[in-house]
Amino acid sequence: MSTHAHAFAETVAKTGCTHVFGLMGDGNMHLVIALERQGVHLVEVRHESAAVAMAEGYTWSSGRTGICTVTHGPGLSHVATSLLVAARNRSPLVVIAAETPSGYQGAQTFDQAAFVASCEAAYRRMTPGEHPADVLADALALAEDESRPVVLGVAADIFTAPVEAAESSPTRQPRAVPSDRDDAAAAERLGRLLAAAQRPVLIAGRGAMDGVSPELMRTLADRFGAGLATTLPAKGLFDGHPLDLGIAGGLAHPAAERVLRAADLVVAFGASMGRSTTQSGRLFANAHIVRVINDAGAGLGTASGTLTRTVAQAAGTRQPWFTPTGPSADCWQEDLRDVTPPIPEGTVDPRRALAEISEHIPDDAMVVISNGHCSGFAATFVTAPAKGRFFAAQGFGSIGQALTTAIGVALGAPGHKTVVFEGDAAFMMHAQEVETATRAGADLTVFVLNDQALGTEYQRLHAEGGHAEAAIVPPPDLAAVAAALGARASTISSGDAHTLAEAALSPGLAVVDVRTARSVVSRHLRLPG
Ligand SMILES: Cc1ncc(C[n+]2csc(CCOP(=O)(O)OP(=O)(O)O)c2C)c(N)n1
Repeated sequence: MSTHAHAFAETVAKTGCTHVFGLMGDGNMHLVIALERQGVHLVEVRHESAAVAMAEGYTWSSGRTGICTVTHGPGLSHVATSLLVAARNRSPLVVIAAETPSGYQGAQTFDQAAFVASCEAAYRRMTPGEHPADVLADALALAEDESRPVVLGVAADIFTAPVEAAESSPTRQPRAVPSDRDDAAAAERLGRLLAAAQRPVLIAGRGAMDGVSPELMRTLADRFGAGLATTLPAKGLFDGHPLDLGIAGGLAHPAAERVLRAADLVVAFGASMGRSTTQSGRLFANAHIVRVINDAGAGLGTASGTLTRTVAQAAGTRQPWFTPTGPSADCWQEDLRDVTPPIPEGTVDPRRALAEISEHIPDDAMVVISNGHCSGFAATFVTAPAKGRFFAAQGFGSIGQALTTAIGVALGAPGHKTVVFEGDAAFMMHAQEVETATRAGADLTVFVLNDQALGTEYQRLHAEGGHAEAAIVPPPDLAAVAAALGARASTISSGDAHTLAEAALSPGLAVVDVRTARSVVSRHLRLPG
């Protein structure tokens, strides 16, 4: 008779999931072995937090729900930040976590359900008599329906026990279906607002990136002469369109910012319009902000349904109310021209280095950027690949997630180069996972923007006028670290970045230590407040 571990592994394989991320402990070791026997690539990480981050990256790029596994007690508690990050990103994934075996009296017990709840994920405990296929299907459905991480708790002794329960076909509750009436009401109101506006801007967030919404937004902008902008996660969505203004918020380029500040109506599709996009409310202080969100459950219809109807009702085209700004990369020349701090010997201007690196990133690459001061440069001076994807690993405001998330992105997108931009302090938090990427065969190029400091804190302390040196914590020689962990390694510390970037972006795993000058402050930190 098949064991539960075997039945779980069979079910995982049937989902089409090619990789499962995990770290073995006595709670989940039999599952790990069964998965490998089943032909699923078990990516053995060096820290459990990385398993969850990689599963999230895998979800992002593969379109399948990422799965990872950890053991009980400290194996699970290690995932706290990554779980919260995925919850805040609304990323579906499933963590198969062992629970201590029945009757266990040892040190590793804690309230796993309460811990998971405080990490804002769902906890689904397997109860005796359930079939593994049903339990996993249920956890996956919960993760996908609610767009959140789910921890599936399985008592360790269940994995080796034979399956006696019969498999049922669980019935999935149908999701709330948007009604045409909701879309029609929203479209009528939106049409009226747009017709009355003098200076409209349309903003797309992550919730409006897929399907027909981007094309409908372009058409709607043409009809009303409206500006088109995105939030950071939707960067690049309107590249090439004459009305494109790039990213709205603290990361807007100077020319776009002037236009955005003058808007009288801002219509956001699939965007929460938080502090970053609105510059804490200052950017659109004089505008009426309307959010069109997908919330069929609350009777609010869908962004795409509302867009379809608004476009259908709008007649003619209007001239844009602003002078088009041109491609974002050109607009950033203004910043390069006006802000020219001294660049110390042995370092490069991060803006120029990134603009040069960006030219070599393949068109179909997956690009992942981190949090931290350096993300201001990566978000603005790296162009989103036209046929690839752009991701911001910034959920929960955490640093240290980009490298690990990018490894999952790379493994979920075979045939594409994945490129990650990470700060040096953040890189050092999970540098050991470079070795995991080596073993897993990830096609990944890591650019570490190395200002030898906790750059955000350095810049803030510097602006306050004191103690900035407290934030200088130079990492070891990153190229030597990366080489020891199995990656091709190089250092950009002078001149132009073209040659080294091109070599580092060839297939395989490479880490580039980009020695950046602390004298250059990203525009988003130069803005008031
Ligand atoms: C897990 C975590 N710890 C600490 C912080 C606070 N923090 C924000 S940015 C930053 C500096 C990051 O340094 P680095 O990765 O080198 O990027 P840089 O800011 O220098 O570009 C820190 C410590 C955080 N956001 N998340």
